[in-house]
Amino acid sequence: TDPIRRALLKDDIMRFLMSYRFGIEEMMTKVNILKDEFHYIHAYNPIEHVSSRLKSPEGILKKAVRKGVPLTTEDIRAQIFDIAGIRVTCSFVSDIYTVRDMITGQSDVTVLEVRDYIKNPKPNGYQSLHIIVSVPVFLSDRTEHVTVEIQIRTIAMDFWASLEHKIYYKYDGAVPQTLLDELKDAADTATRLDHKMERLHAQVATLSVTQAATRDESSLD
Ligand code: 0O2
Repeated sequence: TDPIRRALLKDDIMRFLMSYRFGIEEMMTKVNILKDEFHYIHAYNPIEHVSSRLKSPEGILKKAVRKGVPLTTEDIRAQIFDIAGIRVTCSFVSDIYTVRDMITGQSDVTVLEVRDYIKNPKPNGYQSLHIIVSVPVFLSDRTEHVTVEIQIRTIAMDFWASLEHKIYYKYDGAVPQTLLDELKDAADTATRLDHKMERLHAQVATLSVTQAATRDESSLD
């Protein structure tokens, strides 16, 4: 009976993950529509890049055990929010909040929680805006409300987080203190770069407005 039980268990996991996969598709469509609309209609796009990932069954189990979540689908659904994940990268910090407003303003998106690790970075230096939302997925016989975690960050924050993630896994969580200090220092450098880029971006925007006004005035002459 073992192979049959294993097959049944696998079937349960596939069903469980299916709704999260659909949740990702719903959210990816929403973000990609915004990205494409900006591409076609506006001169500037606040969305640089979008990606998604579905947490693996092992990853879900590991997180449930780490957080003391009982291993039932109901408890996992209610307490683990990043099974379905979307990551949006932006050029500038202000774009992050513009993208947040565009997503959370949609009538079928319910915001469950916001974790602003930009205003309150993690002690290791991690920065990102996390929005946990619920989106409806319309199935043949019911509507499921799926939880999706959206991480919105700048290119610099993303660069830092991907390296930190690699280092963390390489050392299996036991990263030497000198490396942790260097990572914190790198996070501070990334923050300074983000602030500088934001200032330059604002200056260029002001310059463009002034030039357009001057052009308009001279065309009236
Ligand atoms: P993966 O591989 O991306 O799936 P808690 O355990 O309560 O502190 P929780 O519930 O994990 O926090 O939520 P949180 O803090 O919003 O983190 C969820 C995800 O954010 C993580 O998923 C990472 O993707 C990212 N993240 C959070 N903190 C860090 C960090 O310090 N460094 C990096 N590189 N990423 C971070 P997973 O499951 O950890 O990883």
